[in-house]
Amino acid sequence: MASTQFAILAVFTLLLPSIALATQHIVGDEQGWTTNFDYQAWAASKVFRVGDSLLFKYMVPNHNVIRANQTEFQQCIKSEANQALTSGNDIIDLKSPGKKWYICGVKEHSSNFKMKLAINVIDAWAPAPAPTAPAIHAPIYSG
Ligand SMILES: *[C@@H]1O[C@H](CO)[C@@H](O)[C@H](O)[C@H]1NC(C)=O
Ligand SMILES: [Cu+2]
Repeated sequence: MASTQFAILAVFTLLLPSIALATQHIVGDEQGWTTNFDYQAWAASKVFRVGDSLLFKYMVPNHNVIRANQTEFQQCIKSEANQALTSGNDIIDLKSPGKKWYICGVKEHSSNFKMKLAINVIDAWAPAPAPTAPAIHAPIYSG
């Protein structure tokens, strides 16, 4: 029956964009994972959701990826160095909401060459956070 088919089609059309939205974020875009790139600015321009993934691309063995906590991130402590990701095409699935921290464990790349990334992962269906630019407070007139 045509109306049933239409209803099914309509439901799929509504659902499809949400299903397709899981994003693989190439860290640093064309620059990849490298020294002297502003990953803070890069992360600020993105929205990271549960279900998305990060792809760290770099030349082996020039860099690696270490998952860090906040202290390790701030102080560039390589405490998980034995678990460093080293493939040059490292994919990290973002499975839970919250802050995530990553540093490069090679030499002083994290402390001296800005190879550190902090992101905030939000729920898959959460509305995108408001941009960080200051809000414009327009006057409201009545009458
Ligand atoms: C970070 O991990 C280290 C162990 O590597 C631990 O001693 C420290 O308490 C942790 N810091 C936070 C903020 O979780
Ligand atoms: Cu590095």
